[in-house]
Amino acid sequence: MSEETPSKTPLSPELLAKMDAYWRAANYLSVGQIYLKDNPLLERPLTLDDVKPRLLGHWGTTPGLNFLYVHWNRLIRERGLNMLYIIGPGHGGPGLVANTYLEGSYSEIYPHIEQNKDGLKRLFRQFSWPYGIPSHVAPETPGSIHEGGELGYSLVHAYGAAFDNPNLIVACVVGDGEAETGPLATSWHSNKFLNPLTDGAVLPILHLNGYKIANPTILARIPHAELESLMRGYGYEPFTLEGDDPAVMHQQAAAVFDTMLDRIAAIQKAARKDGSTARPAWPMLIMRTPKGWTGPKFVDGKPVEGTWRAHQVPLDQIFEKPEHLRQLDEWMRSYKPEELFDEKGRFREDLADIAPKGRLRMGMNAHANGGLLLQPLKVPNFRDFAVKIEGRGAADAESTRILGHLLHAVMQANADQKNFRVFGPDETASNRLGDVITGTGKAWMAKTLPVDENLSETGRVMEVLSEHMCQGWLEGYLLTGRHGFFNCYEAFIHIIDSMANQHAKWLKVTREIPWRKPIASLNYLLSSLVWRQDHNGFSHQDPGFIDHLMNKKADVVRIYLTPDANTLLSVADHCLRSKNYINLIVAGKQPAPQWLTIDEAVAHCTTGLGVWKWASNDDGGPEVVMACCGDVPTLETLAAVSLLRAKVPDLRIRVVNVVDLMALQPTSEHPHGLPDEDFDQLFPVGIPVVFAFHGYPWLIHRLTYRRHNHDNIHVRGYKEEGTTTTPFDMCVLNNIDRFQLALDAIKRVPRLAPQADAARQWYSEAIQRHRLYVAENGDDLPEIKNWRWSKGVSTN
Ligand SMILES: Cc1ncc(C[n+]2csc(CCOP(=O)(O)OP(=O)(O)O)c2C)c(N)n1
Ligand SMILES: [Mg+2]
Repeated sequence: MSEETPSKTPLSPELLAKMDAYWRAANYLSVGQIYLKDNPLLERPLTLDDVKPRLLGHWGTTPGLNFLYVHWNRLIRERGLNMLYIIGPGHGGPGLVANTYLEGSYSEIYPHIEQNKDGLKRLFRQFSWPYGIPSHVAPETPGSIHEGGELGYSLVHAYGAAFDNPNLIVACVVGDGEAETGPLATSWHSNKFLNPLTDGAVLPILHLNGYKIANPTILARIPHAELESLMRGYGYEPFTLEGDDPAVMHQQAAAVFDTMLDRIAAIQKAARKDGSTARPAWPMLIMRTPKGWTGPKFVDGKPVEGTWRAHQVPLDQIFEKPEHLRQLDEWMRSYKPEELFDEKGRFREDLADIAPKGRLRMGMNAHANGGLLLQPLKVPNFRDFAVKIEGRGAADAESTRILGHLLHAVMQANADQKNFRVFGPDETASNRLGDVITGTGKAWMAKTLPVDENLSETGRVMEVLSEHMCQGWLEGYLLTGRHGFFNCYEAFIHIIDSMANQHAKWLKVTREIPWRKPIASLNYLLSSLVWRQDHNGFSHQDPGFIDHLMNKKADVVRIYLTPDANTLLSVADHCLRSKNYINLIVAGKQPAPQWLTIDEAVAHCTTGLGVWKWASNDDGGPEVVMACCGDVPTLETLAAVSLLRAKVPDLRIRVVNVVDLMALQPTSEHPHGLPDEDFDQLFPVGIPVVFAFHGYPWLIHRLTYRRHNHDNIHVRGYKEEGTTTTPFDMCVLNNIDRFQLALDAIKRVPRLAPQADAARQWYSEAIQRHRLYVAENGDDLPEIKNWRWSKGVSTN
């Protein structure tokens, strides 16, 4: 124990004995889940028939997690705490299942897992069993907001849950291996964004059991003073709990937790009653206990407890080695099940009694089932922010700036219910959403200087240069029943690919769990797009997050590419109101022509794609369809259409714009998919389609390969050609420019075959002229830069 901790013994002998028995029960149930399919009370000596054929689970982390659960239970009861428990080492799933069973939550949610011998047998059998429950904490686990398979996100989720929940305490176990991950390492800094006045508290426990799967952990092998300094450097007040003698440890843990919770109460009082605005040093605990604590000490002559060998299944050759079976029997009996469960298999009442009741049980905490608490977001009428259209493409606007006005209004409308935040990795202003910043300020508890702008302890825009933190905070915030919006540079959103995967998995599974209520959608705005990286160049050019999300379940993911500000407003309104989706919006921030009135935008977004009649001359049926998706491809397509009008005035052209990428798929693949008959109307069979796409071109093929006209769809998109160059040159480099698109159309329409050679010549000359001009002048040709739909374009 650190010197900070008063050496008192807060637990009466009776309570200590009960807490230890409770812990033994949780450990017993955890081992039972990993190993047994029968004989749950060990009423007879274990035989091979009682043991599961495949032993799948993780023991090592579990006793430590169980130990903490018992102690949280005491604190919840004694202090009436509203507590959420997030475990980083989510592979300790059996522990959370065991504890939620012991406190009764599990049987209430899953009535077939009764509080008797049959229930125990089912509880054991279902774990890591086909069509049973996963081995990690997962959506199925009561009290969890955490899909625990992928390590690194516990602490950031904990903070996300604590924001705007002033009465919540989020106890968060960080695995010492998990602590080595990038996302976790940066998450400690979340304390610079947590305001004790308006937010809840996070209680981090660094679970220093010394090992990962097969290696020691870094933090366990540096001098203790160095580790404490690290935590101090992160701005925490570290406490330490170390040992392996249960009786001593219970007493010491109770003392240290009392002190830590007193510290939290004092910090909150200073902020809430005494008006302190200082950034507090929140307490955190370094808990140094053996990995696989209370498990087999030696197996086959090798040390297991307190080593990496305890990570998964310490006795893994039960069927090959009788000694392992005997050791398992002995290990399980060491918890004295006969003292813990009555003859019917029911957890003894005097022990069950030390758990909290009702909603205070961690398995029943409503914050862990955020949909229960979700209040609808108040979204002001987005039409009020619409851009006036006086001539197609006649005036420019910065689409995201217009969206910023709406987001600001959303923030204002929900100021009282404090359930909306905007997240971004230092790019919110750069993405031109500045309005939302000036309205509410940016959260910041660290030092400020006169030069700073809009930093505030109560700011609701969260900016930190860590995509991991933005994503993790937002997930924690959404999972506990609130709303949010993440804006990011398009290229760097890939940093959180894996976190998005995990969230998508969570959403997919929760859809099938009736007691998990829908939560608000995770909304991304990607801006600073591939086509307009005028000053950042190649490193900032990657539209592949679209492809990444496309791999996810159709009922979870929605992807929108808006061609202008009014479509962006309409899409954003829809996304902000939606539930249980991941919505990806891709929208440019640069001044760009505006095409649709707000009414047209709403109609267009409702179908997701459609003919732009005003840009088409396809009476009698099109000879070519010029399709586009994304703002720059739309501009280039319309410019190509004007070129074609001038060059081949009688060519019947149809312009189709796609906002909702999912609409391209058949209905069988995605609920937004356009029925085949409608698709065939838009893209008639046999008619060539020149498709200009914002992202990687093959995605359009992937989406449309089952469509009747697929063989005639020819896609242009980003093909990894880029550098720091002019906007139009980017298009030229990737062959998505207006000249290329016009040439494509001419080449694809059979009756224009005689003109193809001349068109190729014209194309080469145009590109040559462009290249010479940009090389010489460092800017695009005036007729390119100043091109307007209404004015047409020169046809040289
Ligand atoms: C991001 C990630 N990388 C690797 C793994 C594979 N993995 C599962 S458990 C584990 C070791 C975890 O060690 P620690 O965080 O110390 O947990 P504990 O010791 O409490 O089991 C690893 C590497 C993972 N689950 N997630
Ligand atoms: Mg460890």
